[in-house]
Parts: sequence; C-alpha cells; structure tokens
Amino acid sequence: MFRKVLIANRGEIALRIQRACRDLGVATVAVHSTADTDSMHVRLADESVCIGPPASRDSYLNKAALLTAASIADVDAIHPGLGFLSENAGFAAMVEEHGFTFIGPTPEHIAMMGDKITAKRAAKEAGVPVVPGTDGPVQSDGEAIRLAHEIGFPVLIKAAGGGGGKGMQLAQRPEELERALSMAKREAQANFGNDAVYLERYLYRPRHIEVQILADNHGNVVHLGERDCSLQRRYQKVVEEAPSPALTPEQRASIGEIAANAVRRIGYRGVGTMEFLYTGGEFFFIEMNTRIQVEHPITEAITGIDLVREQIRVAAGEPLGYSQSDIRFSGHAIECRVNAEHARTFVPSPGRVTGYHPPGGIGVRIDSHLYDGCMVPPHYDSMVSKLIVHGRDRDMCRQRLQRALGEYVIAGIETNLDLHRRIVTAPDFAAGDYDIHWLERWMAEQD
Ligand code: MV4
Repeated sequence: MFRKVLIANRGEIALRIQRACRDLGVATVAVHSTADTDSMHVRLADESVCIGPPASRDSYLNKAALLTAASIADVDAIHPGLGFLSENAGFAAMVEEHGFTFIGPTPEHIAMMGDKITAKRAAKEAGVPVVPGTDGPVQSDGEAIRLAHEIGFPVLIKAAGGGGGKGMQLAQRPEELERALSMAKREAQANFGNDAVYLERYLYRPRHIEVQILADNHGNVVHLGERDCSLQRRYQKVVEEAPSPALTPEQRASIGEIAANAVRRIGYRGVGTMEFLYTGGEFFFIEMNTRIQVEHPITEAITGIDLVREQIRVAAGEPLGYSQSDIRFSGHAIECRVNAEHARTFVPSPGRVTGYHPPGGIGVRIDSHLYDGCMVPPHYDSMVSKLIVHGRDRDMCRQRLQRALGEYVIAGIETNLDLHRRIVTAPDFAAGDYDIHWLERWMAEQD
C-alpha cells in the first residue's frame, strides 16, 4: 500500500479521498489555490501545499505545480479525483514518468475512452451494444448524407472529443444535415481542437443508465449494478438513484455482465463507468468514464463497497479479493446534488455560508466540504454538497430523503435545496416515471 498520496482536487471529493486514505493508513497531501486556503480539504489533510492563484488553469489544472508539490511532499501516488485532470491522459502519463503512481487507469485507456469514436469502437468489439451509427468519423458531406439515410432520421451529430453534450447537433431531416454538420465540426474544432464527428440515430426519450465497474490488475472484474442519472438539466445531473426504477434484476445482471466482460477484454484497471441510453427495453452504449464519479456514493450505499478505497487498493496492485457472486444489492439509494445557485436563474451563488446545519439520522449521508462560516469561492464548480439517502426500498428511501431535505439548512448563499424538495414530492418522480428530458419539461411547467 502507498505511504502517502497527493490529492489533486478540492471540495467534497478531496474530503472523500482523504477519508479513504485515512481508513487505509495512508498519509494525505492536500493541494490548494489561494482561494481555498481556509477550505476544509486543507484543514483535514496531513500536509498541504499551495499550488497557485484562484483560477483553475493556474492551480488545480497546473500539471507542473502539481508534480512539483508531489516531489516536495515526497508522495508515492497522485489521486486526481474528478473533473480537473482526472481524465487527462497526458497528465496520467506525466505522473508515471515522474515516478508516481496515477490512481486511475493507464494513459492509453484514458485516451481510448476520451475519444468517443475509439471508445464506441472498443465497446462494440468487446460485445457491448452501441447506438446505431457510423463506425468512425464521417469524412465528407456526401458520406454523411449516405450514412444518415442508412441510420435513419433524426440523426445526432456528435464530436469525437465531446461528451457531456458539447458539440452535439440534431438533424431532423436530410435537408438539415449539411448545416448541422458544419456547425458540429466548427464547435468541435473550437472546443476540443479536433473536428472529427460521427453520426448516431437519435433516441427518443431514453433514460441515462450507467454501470459501475471495478477491475484489478489481476484480471478480476466486477460490476456494482447501475445508476439511473436521467434527472438532469443542461447535461448537469441533479438527482441520481440506484438501482434504476426501470430495470428488472435480470436486466441488471445481463447489462452488468456485458459491461464487466467488455472491461476484462479491454484490459482496463480501476473504477470505470459505462454509460448507456436505455429505451424500449434495450441498452445502447454511448461513452465510458474513467474516473470516480460524483454519484458513486449511491452505489456504495446499495453494495456496501467503499469504491474509493477499492480504487486506491487496485492502483497499489492489490487484488479485489472477491468475485461477482459475492456482490449483494441491498435496498435503494438516492443522491441530491446541492448547488450554490439561484433558484430561478440557476446562476452560481458564491459567498459566505452564515449558517450550516446538515441533516442526520438513519440512512442519511452528507458528502460536503461546507462548514459554518466558510467561503464558497466563485472560481469553481457550484456543487457544495451531496445528500445521499438509503432505505430498504425506494419508498422508504424517498421518505427519508424528504425528511433529510426538510432538516437541511444552508444560510448566506442561495442553493437548489427547494428544487430538490419539489422533485422528491413530484408524482412522476414518486412513480419512477421519467426520462432524460423529464426534469426540464417539468420545470418549464412549474413556472
Ligand atoms: C444521445 C441522445 C439521444 N440519442 N444520443 C447528451 C450528452 C452526451 N453525453 C450524450 N447525450 C445524448 N446522446 C443519441 N443517439 C440524447 C442525449 C442527451 C442526454 C443523454 C444523457 C443524459 C442527458 C441527456 C440530455 C439530453 C440529451
């Protein structure tokens, strides 16, 4: 096991990783910008290093500063957390070149999944069902028009370098294709420095279901079931739950096995998530994430497995020590992402927290770096807390979530807590009856 780990992140995920390290007897080094000097992740670390000014590109994204901090602090490994450099293949390679272990997959696997075309190809070759579409980038307008007719309209144009919705263009009819293509290519070039785009059939009102995978260096792979992440606004997840209310145990076992087998074939190591769109009883792979995800705690709640601990253990070369038949799913979990933002406009609301009272009681977990009197800086993601609730079944989980949301007080800044209070009591949510467009549709109806 590692002696000391540098955590190249901030906020709740930095705390989450510190806790896993502490449980493993591993010392932690925090890094922080000058805006985060008084942040909780700095206070709770064994050591801390200031790596630069507030702007992310000068601090949490500054590879040289992070590697210098790692050298000075004499760590064995670097945990990238999520966001920032967590899916940057170049950074992972640099970490290894400097003699540290990158807590994550190989740079090659990060690069493979970072390019959505190579990711889809790898998944397909490994036996995973993918969204019908082109097998690679489209080379010309003529080819795109021909392939679009084979795929069938409407078609969605996606950027190879994309993900998270950036650079997507919908063409409802053949006449719209040429314009949509040029817009997609221009956006892709501007955002990712790569104008490669591919086509997919546009799926109507799917759910977003993702399968959690855990793999060691010795060929052991397990799946930890799925999360339903359909409740989102502008490609930002708002509420996630596990298991998905849409799946049967047989469907879960089937897609889980398909995902686990694919990961084994690819030779992937670490935690990973295969993202699917689910409609009409069928799964269609879209992307794979190579990091620990924000919503990992709901999987921890229903499996009892500490995903970050396991991620660190497998990065240190330890075997999993259990197999798929040892994994048991128990009850239901829901996560609410609490953001510092204005209720009506969704504009970020940084500032000083003048009062803080987190909920508690059975089945309630809070992952947050907030404390009474802390500052929420304007430079970073607006997510300030995750409320994770577990219950023996979905109704009990929802009941406890409603209770916990009723107790939660965050004063001094605006938050989306009221939005969460309304979502949990919405009849469609209570029934588990929603798709990826439901939240935006429902919010529009509320006004
Ligand atoms: C799609 C789709 C429908 N059909 N692909 C949006 C983000 C990117 N990661 C994939 N996305 C989508 N891909 C096909 N072929 C609809 C979406 C989509 C979406 C997906 C997951 C979660 C929320 C979403 C919201 C709007 C659109």
